[in-house]
Amino acid sequence: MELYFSPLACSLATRISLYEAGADARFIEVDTKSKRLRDGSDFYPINPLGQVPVLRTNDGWLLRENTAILPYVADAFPAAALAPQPGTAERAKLQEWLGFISTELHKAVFVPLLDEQAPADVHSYTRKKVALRLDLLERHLHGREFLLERFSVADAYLVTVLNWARYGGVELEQWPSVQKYYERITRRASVAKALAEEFVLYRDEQERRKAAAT
Ligand SMILES: N[C@@H](CCC(=O)N[C@@H](CS)C(=O)NCC(=O)O)C(=O)O
Repeated sequence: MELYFSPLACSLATRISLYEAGADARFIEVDTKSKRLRDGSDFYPINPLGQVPVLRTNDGWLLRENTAILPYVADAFPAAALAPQPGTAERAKLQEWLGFISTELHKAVFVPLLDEQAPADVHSYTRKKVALRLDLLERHLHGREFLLERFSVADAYLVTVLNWARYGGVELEQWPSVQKYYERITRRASVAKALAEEFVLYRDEQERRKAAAT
């Protein structure tokens, strides 16, 4: 498989899942600002929206959207048990969490908070949405280790999104169970490895962008 990713972006969730699965994967870096790969080629033919993640499967077709890619990876590596069996209540719960993380946290909260171009009004409007969503998570994670009964692709996605909190001015200390969950999951081997690798790539990308702007 090949994963088109951008350092510390939501594609990190798929990298974590591939590491959990022990998958043989190639990682192709995309600059989501210039929409170019590191070799200079155009990313738009891969995704007309210019967004990561995109997964090229072993059969050669492309899959976009976190909520499709993450269950696909889980099902491709059943031994890793990264998702409950299809057709079960637990699997429906996994989809529920993926939908919540994608639409209520990733898109509704963090995209506007992390967008430096967003007008101040958008930031203050968005800040009002934070508490309701993180309160829900706080109640669910109180006394729990994972979103479901064991680590799943939903945890890979949630830790990826919570990792943006500090950049978006969201202080997780206000939600102690969420904060403990975040700290615990970031210590997991697959997550620690993925975060460390992508942090270095993120710093390099920032340097390249700075150099290009001067
Ligand atoms: N609907 C897509 C959204 C993916 C997404 O928001 N990707 C961000 C990185 S976290 C991106 O590529 N942003 C660049 C852009 O939108 O131009 C999904 O859920 O997979």
